[in-house]
Amino acid sequence: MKHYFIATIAAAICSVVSHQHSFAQTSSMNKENNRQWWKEAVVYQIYPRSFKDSNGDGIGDLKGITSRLDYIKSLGIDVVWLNPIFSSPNADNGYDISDYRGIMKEFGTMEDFDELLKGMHQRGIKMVLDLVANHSSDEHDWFKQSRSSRNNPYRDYYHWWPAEKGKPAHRWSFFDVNGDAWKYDSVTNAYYLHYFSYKQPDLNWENPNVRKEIFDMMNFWFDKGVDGFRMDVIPFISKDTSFPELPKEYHGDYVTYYANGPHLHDYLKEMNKEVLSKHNVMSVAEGAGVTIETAHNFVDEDRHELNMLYHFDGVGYGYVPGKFKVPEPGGYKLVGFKEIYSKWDSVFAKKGWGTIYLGNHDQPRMLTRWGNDAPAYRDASSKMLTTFLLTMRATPYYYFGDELGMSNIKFDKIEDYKDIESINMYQQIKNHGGDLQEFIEAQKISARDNGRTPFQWDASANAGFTTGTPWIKVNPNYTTVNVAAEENNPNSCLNYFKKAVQLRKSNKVLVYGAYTLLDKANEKIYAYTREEGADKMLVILNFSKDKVNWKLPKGILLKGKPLLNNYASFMNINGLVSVEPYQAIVIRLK
Ligand code: ISL
Ligand code: CA
Repeated sequence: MKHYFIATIAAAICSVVSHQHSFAQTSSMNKENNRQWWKEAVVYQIYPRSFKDSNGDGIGDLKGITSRLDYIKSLGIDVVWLNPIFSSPNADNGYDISDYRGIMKEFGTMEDFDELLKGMHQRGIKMVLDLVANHSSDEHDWFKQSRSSRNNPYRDYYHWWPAEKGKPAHRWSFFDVNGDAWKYDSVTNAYYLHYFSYKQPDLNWENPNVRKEIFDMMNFWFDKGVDGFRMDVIPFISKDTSFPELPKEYHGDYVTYYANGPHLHDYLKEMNKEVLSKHNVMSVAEGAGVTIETAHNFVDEDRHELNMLYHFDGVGYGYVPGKFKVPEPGGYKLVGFKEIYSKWDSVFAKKGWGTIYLGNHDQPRMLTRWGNDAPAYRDASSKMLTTFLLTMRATPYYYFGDELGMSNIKFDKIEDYKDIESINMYQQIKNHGGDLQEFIEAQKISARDNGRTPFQWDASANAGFTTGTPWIKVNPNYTTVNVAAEENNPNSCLNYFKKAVQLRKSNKVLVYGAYTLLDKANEKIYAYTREEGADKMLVILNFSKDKVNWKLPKGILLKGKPLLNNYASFMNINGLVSVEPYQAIVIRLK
């Protein structure tokens, strides 16, 4: 079906064909000399546009974040990752940068930035920024120069295809209504490449001047004291720049033609040498299209490239193949979910280091997608997912608002959406006479804007986020789901999150200990142990709304009371544990 063309490819990029891999039990090994602060850290991601507005224009800003640093500190997290805060015309909410050394005017000034960084460091919190270097904004000075003439010194900062050579071979684009990544520009009678919107032209990393500009810019932020970068679509920076015709038959290996080009790892090694190795910082790749086979090339220490990456296997699970983020009835099975996370654990069992996340600014709220946002289960399932994220062997990337149990807003009308992805995809489907109602229904589960609604501070107007009109609607559940209410409730999701963070911090077995999946065929219970030396923990998670009688596997002997439990009770009668709906238990083993 033609109108799903982009969708198909987007789906292929964001989810990776499953690969055969045995998750053999990994022996606990000595990682003593491999301990690193970023492995032990809990990362808290903030979408600045939606965190706290300080001046009533309806848009979150840096001063807003600074004003809430004590809240952030109270969570016990170590690192804050901020989505892009740089100058931008906001075609894609800051993922289109017009000045890499300037602050977006809606977010404040460089002084505001310096104050925020200082405030974080005073509280022992590290700051990670977003590196968006596959593309810039078309309003960046480099692009303005580049498009002005074929002889301009900046011409080769981008990918141009002279029109006299005919139309370039088709390349699709994520955020283009026609799904076309080439835009014709009459000024120089040539096409330029944009994998995302036409407002996001791809930078040409083949050009050493481009690499130097990016590396200098990174050093500029590191010299200011920033502690790391999350790297947007970094596998895309190297591509086959001869732009050959795509083969007629694909088989899901689209990424081969679009990313992971021949120089990718040369560029990352160069970046490590010129920038990362000079500072005590962390780096994490957005691993679009990275597979368990290729992951090590990015993160193994002896490669001298990056520290971590995050994959899409988990968050992409359960969508209809070939459609744009449409949940497949019955497509999600806990057994499959467990396989994905177990497989990714095994990838880094001996070498490298993993990450884990269930939500971010490109994803819906984890509660709605992976838990159960019905009032009866909101609280328990949100805490259960928190337990999962904080007890796996990988650095947790925890998305702001999930600690409150925020859920999808589920807009009924396209007019409520602000995201270029949803708006353009709607238009594309409309142009091709596709099923708009199916799209709107699917977006209630999968749209990115679900994770971008304003943070819920209290029960006052607009959840205390702004005194003006928020840039995107506030989730109506803010009257009960908010910081003020939850801080005062010892049993809230918020206080549970803090406990879970502390448990991880005070038990390094939860960071480094070997992971062993138990009862893998169980369709409701996700249980595993974490073990390092004499230290051993059992985690039991009920991913269903049913009460389950779960038989403790042979040889498992519990020691004492649960260290973490999202229910008041824990029933274990002669090795038969009765696990409540969405119950989560962490307990020490003998
Ligand atoms: O969000 C996605 C699926 O809905 C992805 O396809 C996403 O576009 C892809 O993972 C790249 O994401 C990153 O780069 C984009 C930006 O819009 C995203 O917010 C960012 O995380 C372009 O810079
Ligand atoms: Ca503001």
